Amino acid sequence: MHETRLADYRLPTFLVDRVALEFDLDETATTVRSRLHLRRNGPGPLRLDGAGQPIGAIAIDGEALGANRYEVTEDSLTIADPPDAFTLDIETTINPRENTELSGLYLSNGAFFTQCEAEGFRRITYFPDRPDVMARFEVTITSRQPAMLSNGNPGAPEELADGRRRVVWTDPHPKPSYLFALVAGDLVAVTDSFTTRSGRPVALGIYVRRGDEGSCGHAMASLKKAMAWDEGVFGLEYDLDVFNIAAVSDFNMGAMENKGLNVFNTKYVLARPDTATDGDYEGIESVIAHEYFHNWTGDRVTCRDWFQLSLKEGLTVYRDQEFSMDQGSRAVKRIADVRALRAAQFREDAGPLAHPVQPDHYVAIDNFYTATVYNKGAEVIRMMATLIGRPAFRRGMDLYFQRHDNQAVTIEDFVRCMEDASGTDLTRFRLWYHQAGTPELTASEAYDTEARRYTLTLRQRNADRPAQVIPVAMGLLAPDGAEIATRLLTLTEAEQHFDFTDVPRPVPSLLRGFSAPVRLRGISEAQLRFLAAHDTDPFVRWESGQQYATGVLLARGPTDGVIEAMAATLARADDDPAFAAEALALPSEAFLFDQMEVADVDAIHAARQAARIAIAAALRPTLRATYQRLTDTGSYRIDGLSIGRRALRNVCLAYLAVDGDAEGVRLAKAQFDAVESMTDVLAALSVLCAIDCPERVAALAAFHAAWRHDPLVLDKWFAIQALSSLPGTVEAVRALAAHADFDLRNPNRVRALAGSFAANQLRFHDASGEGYRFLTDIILALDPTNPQVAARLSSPLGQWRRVDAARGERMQAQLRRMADAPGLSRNAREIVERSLAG
Ligand code: B3K
Ligand code: ZN
Repeated sequence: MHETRLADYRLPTFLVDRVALEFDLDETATTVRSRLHLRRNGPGPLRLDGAGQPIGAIAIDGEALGANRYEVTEDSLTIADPPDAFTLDIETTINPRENTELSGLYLSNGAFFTQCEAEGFRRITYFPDRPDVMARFEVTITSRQPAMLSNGNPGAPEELADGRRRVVWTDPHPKPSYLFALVAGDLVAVTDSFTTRSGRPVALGIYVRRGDEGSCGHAMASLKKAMAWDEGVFGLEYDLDVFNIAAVSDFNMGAMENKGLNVFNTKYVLARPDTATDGDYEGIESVIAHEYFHNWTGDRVTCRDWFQLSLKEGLTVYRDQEFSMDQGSRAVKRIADVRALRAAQFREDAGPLAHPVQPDHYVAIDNFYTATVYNKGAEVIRMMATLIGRPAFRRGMDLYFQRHDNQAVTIEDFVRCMEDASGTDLTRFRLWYHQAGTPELTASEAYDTEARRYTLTLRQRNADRPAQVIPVAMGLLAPDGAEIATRLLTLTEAEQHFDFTDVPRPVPSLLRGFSAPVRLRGISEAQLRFLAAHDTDPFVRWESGQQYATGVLLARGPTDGVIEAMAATLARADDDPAFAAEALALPSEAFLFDQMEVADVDAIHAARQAARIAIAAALRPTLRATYQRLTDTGSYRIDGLSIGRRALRNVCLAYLAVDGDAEGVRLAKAQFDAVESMTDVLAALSVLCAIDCPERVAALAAFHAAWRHDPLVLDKWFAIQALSSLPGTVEAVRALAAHADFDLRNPNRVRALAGSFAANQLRFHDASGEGYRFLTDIILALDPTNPQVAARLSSPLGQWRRVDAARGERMQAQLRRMADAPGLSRNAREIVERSLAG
């Protein structure tokens, strides 16, 4: 397989100053005429990327090019001896209807959409399809479609004699081809406006299918909040007259930040209280913000090459995390982000697909849109902000935009801005970008009673890799819980001692706010229990409770301490219901898996289930009272407090119904039937789904009947069954894959069934190996039509070293089955081969 290497980076031979594109849209034969204004930037021939599109016409400076003057292969068009500056006209034809990969120009429900990142533009027309070629785009669209959108600002639409319409979009900002977008279809706009702080009026539009207009309010409100936040926190204003979002139900990922025209998976746009859960609402707010924030961190300043992907993704995730933290409780959002980081990134870093935040080689770049590049990348940014301080970080951001506006740059350029703005040497810190693996941080302590001196020793280890720079935000608590010191320690060596003088014997509170993405060891059980009850830092309070519970679950020790802590949490639950909901949830099965050398999924499930039963038995009256007290009266609200109350109430419900308890099942069924909100309906359904009872069957049937016309809600119906802990789940998902409503061409549906099932640790790892076989069947069926999604689905099989030998052998057998499949895509092959080798 051909590998692309960072070391082979070369400047582009030609730059494109301007490009004019004309689209005559047709479902099976869209004509694309392009005029590139090219300028030589280095020696050599002109090589454009392509995908074998037939060339109808080609001309240099208006003169047709003879067939002997250029060469076309399946992925390129080369002109050996072009002038140093010229215009190149190319006419090609593409077939959007046959585009099942959903990369380039494709059709979804009769409407046209594009997805060009990372390398989709070349599937539209021949172009230097690399991010360091930034051009000004003018786009003309001709069709019968009511809505025709592209990047930039629109001109007045023109009616043609044949009944078609034509519109020209001009984007004044130079951009790489991966940010190009076109949308055309029978879509309706929900509109609003925003005035930037310097007074620019911006017309906002969210384009959806007819009938979905009533589900855009939350997305629009989120957009306006994000626009205001970026002005307030980073001084960044929007820079065009219009900002549009178009929603599409067939999409390979969440959303895409195309300049002035974000394209979104409907999942991250549409929401009504009866169709979307609180989690969906939060997801929409953060993805809308994320894509909007890319306007500066991604679009105005972009990546030089795809090895720099985290330059825009890590930074933009950091920005959307901070935005969401500012909308509600900072601590609760941080807890959710750390949960996600550990579930996806720590696991990735411990397996065969581990790679640095800045990888140095790849086969298929689409495989590198990973938790490491995104979430660990965001942690690396966060650590820099912690180390140099927020004011210096803001100055560094200002400098970054001053220096690099309208450029395609590297991670190194970004770090240098932070150094220059802060005067801090980040040489050693850069290792975070270049070495994989999660460092382990071990604390030990000594106390000199006479001298009243406390010495904290921190040791770091990341396999045999050199020591990294680890910011450790910490505090010391006196035995009565009073805070006696807070400090930011910077660990730079493998082992360091930190002295605190004239203090009583303290309990250390380390890694406050999760100040570094490491695994912390060495805090005793007694200290964890103390911190869980008393720490002033809410993150460490939550974390200590989780770590304590983890120790108990893994050792199958007595649950008294856990029950006591939960009782205390319930007693104070009203202070912060969202936090209480987090603290009442036991560590997930996935988290426990990650703590074991050889993970035993059955034992993990059994231990967790036994603990849940014990907790419910001990705390039933309080759980019941809390559940009843939190019953919502009045209309549905989507603020932090209301979300927290629903979350806490549903955690209580899950405990009350654990192990099929009759009272709990009755409450769950009643909550399901009350149809208050999708949050409550789905929470009740998920509780019932884990219990083999008639209420389960009835509820699933009712849910399907009520929602079979709504694709996003129907996805939930597939997902919830795929996540069930019941023994027959493998057979059930197989049956669901044959269900009339299952659709292999729709990525959301595939992820809802197969993606959710692969996350169902207990049943995916069924000892029979049938879970592995099911996933592989889906991947092999999907790969020929959508290799990007197929490849991403295959990564769970790479965990084969983490389970017992018999399961590991069955997982490898499925990986080999894929490796042997004739015609397996490059995308899937890269994941499969790395997984087998790992
Ligand atoms: N930049 C896109 C992801 C593109 C994925 C291409 N395979 C969405 C985002 O991260 O904002
Ligand atoms: Zn992004």
